[in-house]
Amino acid sequence: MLDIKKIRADFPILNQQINGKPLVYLDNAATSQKPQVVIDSLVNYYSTINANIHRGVHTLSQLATDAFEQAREKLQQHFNAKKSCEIIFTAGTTHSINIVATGFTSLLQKGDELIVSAMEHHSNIVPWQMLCERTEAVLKVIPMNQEGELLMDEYDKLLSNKTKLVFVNHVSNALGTINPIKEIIDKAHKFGAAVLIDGAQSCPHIKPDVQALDVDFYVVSAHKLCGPTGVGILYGKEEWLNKLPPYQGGGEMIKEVTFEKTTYADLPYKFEAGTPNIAGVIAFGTAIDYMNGIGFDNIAEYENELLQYATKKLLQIEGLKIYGTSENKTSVISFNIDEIHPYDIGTIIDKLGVEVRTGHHCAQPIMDFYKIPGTVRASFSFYNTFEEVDVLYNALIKAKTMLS
Ligand code: 7TS
Repeated sequence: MLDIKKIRADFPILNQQINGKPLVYLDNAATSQKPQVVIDSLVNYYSTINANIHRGVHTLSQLATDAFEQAREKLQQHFNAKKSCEIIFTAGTTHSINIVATGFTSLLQKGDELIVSAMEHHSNIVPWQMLCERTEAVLKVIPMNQEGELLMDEYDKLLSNKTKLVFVNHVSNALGTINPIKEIIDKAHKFGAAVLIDGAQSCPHIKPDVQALDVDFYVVSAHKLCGPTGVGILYGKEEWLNKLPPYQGGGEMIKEVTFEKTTYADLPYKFEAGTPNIAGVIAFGTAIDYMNGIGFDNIAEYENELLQYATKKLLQIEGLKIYGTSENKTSVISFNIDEIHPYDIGTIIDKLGVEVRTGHHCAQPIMDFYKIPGTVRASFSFYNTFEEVDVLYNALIKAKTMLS
């Protein structure tokens, strides 16, 4: 059992009023809030060991380097990567996907096929479309049903010896669906295709084991799981990361530079050109420790209780329709009420202190599938409470009355 009151005390931002009402933060899928230990980690870094890493003989640089590399080891353990060099620090999920999508340019030929799902965030669509433009590879889409679940029979039909890459999110940001990624990975591997899993929305709820999944690439953003913005990871199997060319050239990613020829550094540094977000990486490590301290099984269990309670409660509102009704989902509820524009609902409930996201959630193909302009999305975290669900419910009743 989680002590939610105690947990909430770890998050200074939660204890405040917005528009004269107690803050009810339900936009966790956009970004999570940060516990004091993560904030302290950022401040401590800058107030005690700030120095550039991997380059100084001086003590401060060594302390900063040690803290940075310790964070890599924490992440290696968290994701159960075989080696720490398979953890590449990036600016986040979007950056990680672009590293892989750009790297595949030289590995594809005209007519090769790539498979994406119908429920992706734009950042797991657009970089691949750009790759297709460069290589004349063809993008195929796994369709979904009305519940927001992938049609796995259709996936089987899309796979062939032409398939080179499959990229799917572990959890949909707009629907909350947890996709059957193990099955997706195993089936792709039968055809020799590599698989990238976008873990941006799974990482706050699920602790993935990249070796057990046998996934080729797994990407996340720290800010979704209590870490800072502007940092994330690209996990890649060593053999794949060795195959891919570097994404950016610059300092730190080289072995030797002459004007005639440059040789590249070994993993992970080959993909970490320039001065990284040192404080962010260290604080990411702190966030992982914090989340593991609470326990991902406890988090998932509590959030599922919140989800069940909120789903039941919101469905009492006449005219409310939920998009994403899979049995297998995280604590995200995307919905509309009658024909009311989601933006109008979001604006009114904000005045009541309730923060949700409205719109297409950077997943326009999902909205096109349902023929809607967007949804209101309430996304719950382990620090949310059942009372906050009630506040959301009452705010929605008020908004509906005002807008009907
Ligand atoms: N993939 C998924 C599934 C996401 O949900 C997001 C961000 C990204 C990729 C991109 O992550 P970034 O950290 O590189 O920006 N999703 C959302 C959201 O649902 N609302 O705001 C951002």
